[in-house]
Amino acid sequence: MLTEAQVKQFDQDGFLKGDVVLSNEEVEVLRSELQDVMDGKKVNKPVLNHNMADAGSLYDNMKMTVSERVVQIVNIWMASDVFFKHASNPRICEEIAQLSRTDTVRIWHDQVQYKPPVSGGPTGWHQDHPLWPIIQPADLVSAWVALDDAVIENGCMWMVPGSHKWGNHQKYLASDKNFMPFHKQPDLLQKDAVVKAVPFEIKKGQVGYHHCMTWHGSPHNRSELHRRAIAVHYMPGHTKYEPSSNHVMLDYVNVKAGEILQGEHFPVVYTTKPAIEMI
Ligand SMILES: O=C(O)CCC(=O)C(=O)O
Repeated sequence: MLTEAQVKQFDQDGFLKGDVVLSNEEVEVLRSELQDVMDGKKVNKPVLNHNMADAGSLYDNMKMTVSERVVQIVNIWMASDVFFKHASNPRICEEIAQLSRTDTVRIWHDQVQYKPPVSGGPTGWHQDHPLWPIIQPADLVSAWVALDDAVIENGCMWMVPGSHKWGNHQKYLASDKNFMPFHKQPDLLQKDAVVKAVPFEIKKGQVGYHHCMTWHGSPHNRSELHRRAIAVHYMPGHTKYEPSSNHVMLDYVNVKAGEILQGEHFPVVYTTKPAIEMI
């Protein structure tokens, strides 16, 4: 459970470091399970399992060189019970409910980004919600848990404090070819907005939360260290399916436009509602 001060800090910055929520043993189990999924050893498959440098990545404003790699796996929970258990972690889900001010939390989708030692590529600056053009409103919160210490050297995420309040600047972010500094202030940004990125270093087993409109990204991993992490993007109970463009999860949607996005591929992982109301 987060304190009131932590929730206030999240509201102000658009991101927050939580506690270490996984033991070393739990991290080991997730690492081994991740390796099995990457090696294609699981019977059930995730929605995506590819190198972001190949195929049109959502974050391809920073082109990777041929030798660079970011292994992106979407919905590893569908391939692995251990990752589903992780996505249902009671502490994380309760804290997500607090930050989202909701009584019900569903999985939108999850995402591993693994930056291997030395050859790990960058994830360009972006905002999440503009890249999710089939859901509204823009008030989702993600829980990013490190499976290795994520530090500046191995390509931890960077965040821009307060940027979740500035609206949709994805076009501007996608045009930025350098990881840092930003090349210019976007035209539409309010004049008093201070665009200053800060590193978001997360310890192995620790959780970091970010709002779906917060500007964020992560540079190369040129170190000898692995950089493995599992992000789960959670929907509050009121998130609706409102398609305006395509998305990799579209094939799994079984509700009509304007309806709450629910169903077996968007499971409830937290609720304070009586069971009868969830049927
Ligand atoms: O893992 C990363 O470096 C980026 C992840 C990300 O963009 C996200 O979880 O929204």
